[in-house]
Amino acid sequence: MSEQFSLQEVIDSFRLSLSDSKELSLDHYVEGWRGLVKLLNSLGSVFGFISKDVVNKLSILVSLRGGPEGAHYLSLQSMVQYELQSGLVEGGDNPASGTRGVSGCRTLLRLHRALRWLQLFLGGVSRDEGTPPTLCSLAYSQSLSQHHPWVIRSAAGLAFRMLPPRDPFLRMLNAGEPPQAVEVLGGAVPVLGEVYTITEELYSKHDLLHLP
Ligand code: 1PW
Repeated sequence: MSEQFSLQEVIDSFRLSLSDSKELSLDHYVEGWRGLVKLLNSLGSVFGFISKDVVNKLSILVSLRGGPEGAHYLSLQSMVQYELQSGLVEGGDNPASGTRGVSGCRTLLRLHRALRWLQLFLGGVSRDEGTPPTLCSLAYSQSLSQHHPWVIRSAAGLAFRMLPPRDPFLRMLNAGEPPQAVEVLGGAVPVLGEVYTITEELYSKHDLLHLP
């Protein structure tokens, strides 16, 4: 993996995360998010608090996966099954991580909601429906913002205003010149959508969409 953000790498990770039977591999899911953290980091220090939270969520998942119960964290599906069966979804004393009160399910739920935001935002950019700051705010208000307190919403609003205009933003994706980057974006959005939908359906089926 390169140091620099690459949209293609992120798409590849999320695409690889889905098996033919639509099991979602947590290792690849985390890899995809690690790629997105590089984008957040390249957007400057106003995005630091966002990147920090994502990094924190990823390290929780990585420690669960690397812990004694790591085999249960091979896929999203096995994680949900394990945490439900063991009464760990709401936190509890997770022997897998030693982290009290923090389940893999509630941690991934935060990333899942953020993925919806990203899908809406990048979709808007690929269809040229506005400038990145406007589209990012719009996507946020349609998704993640309802789960955030006022203080985070206002910090996020400030950060979005610092996003670059369309062409410089497209160049930051490292997917070629703007027209080419738009094409790659167009391919990315359905992949993010599929990962989102599979997670949403699984969480909804087990009534996990509102984990504290
Ligand atoms: C321009 C590309 C953007 C893509 C990445 C989007 C990541 C969105 C993460 C927003 C995080 C905002 C600051 C942290 C808030 C946390 O309180 C919140 N985390 C999330 C991911 O929503 C809830 O986590 P918590 O406090 O319940 O552990």
